Amino acid sequence: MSDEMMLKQFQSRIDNGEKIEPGDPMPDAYRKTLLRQISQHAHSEVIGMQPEGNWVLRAPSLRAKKILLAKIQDEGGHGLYLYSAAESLGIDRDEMIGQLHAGKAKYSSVFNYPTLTWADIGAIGWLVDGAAIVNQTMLAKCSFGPYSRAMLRICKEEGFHQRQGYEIMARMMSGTAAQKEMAQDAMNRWWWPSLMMFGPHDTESVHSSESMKWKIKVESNDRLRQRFINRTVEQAHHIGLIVPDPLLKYNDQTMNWEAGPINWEEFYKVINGDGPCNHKRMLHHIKYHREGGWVRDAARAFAEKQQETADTSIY
Ligand code: BYC
Repeated sequence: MSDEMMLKQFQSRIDNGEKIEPGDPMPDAYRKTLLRQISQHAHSEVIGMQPEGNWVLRAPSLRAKKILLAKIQDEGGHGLYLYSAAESLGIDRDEMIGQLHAGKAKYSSVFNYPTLTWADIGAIGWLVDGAAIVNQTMLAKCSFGPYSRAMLRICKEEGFHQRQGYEIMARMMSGTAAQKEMAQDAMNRWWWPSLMMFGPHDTESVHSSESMKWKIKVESNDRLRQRFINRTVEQAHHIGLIVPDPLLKYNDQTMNWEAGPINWEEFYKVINGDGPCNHKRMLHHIKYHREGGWVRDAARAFAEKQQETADTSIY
């Protein structure tokens, strides 16, 4: 069959809403784009454990500490589902981690900002997980089976993460003047990075048109960002937080909260490795990945032993 014919058949499977599974024929560019996005997503989940991990030992109560620990573990689990989904496309985890350490694979820009106070933990859960849910609910409908199924499980957990973050913010906003100030300060620092999570405007997005043609992305960066803004502005107002955007206004015609301009210079600086914590995040990952090598060796040796026992037990 000619390449053109194969592409046509593939596109018609996508257009008919069929899921593409790992063993199915697929264009190289589809596999490449999926790998790029899924590995970026997996690395985001794992690097995203760091800013929150910064507060485990300083959580203000045992309840808060237990919730935070459970959330961070969930993020690690999300990374594992996603690395597995990427591995089904013929790459192994060591190679993906190697690309991350070499600066060849990205992770979400938002995790390159520091967590300065306990309110930042509330802001991450509410805003960062809130933005992730909007994006991932869309990705659960994507054309690649393993990615879409991983998203279904992840979104269920993200719903809990978002609510625990909002609970922290709501409690602080009904507390003392100092607590309110702390919550507002976290809102001021995390609002814009959360909007940047959705990527560049549609007109500037490099991969969107191809990704949308193949239903790797089902909705555009701007559309998802707008959905997040509409939801979150109302939630902020409900607990008395001010959205740090003097140009923010409600448009009666479109029924959208319209935001002021995003600082794209800052965004590109951060995704190109020059954000406030890029260096720190990467050094931390490299150090603990190396130190954890013996755990991976032991797990591999155990799996090989199990396999040997299984092989010989047949006879
Ligand atoms: N950050 O053509 P575009 C979580 C890059 S973790 C960094 O629009 P695309 C959590 C983009 O990669 C879950 N890079 O790209 C964990 C591309 O560069 P390359 C976080 C970004 O792929 C712990 C270039 O810019 N969610 O929830 O069509 C605690 C052009 O962009 C970003 C994800 O990881 C960015 N924000 O669309 C709490 C989402 N934006 O690859 C919470 C998964 C753009 O050509 N990823 N770039 O070098 C996606 O959904 C899509 O990749 C994006 C970008 C919407 C981000």
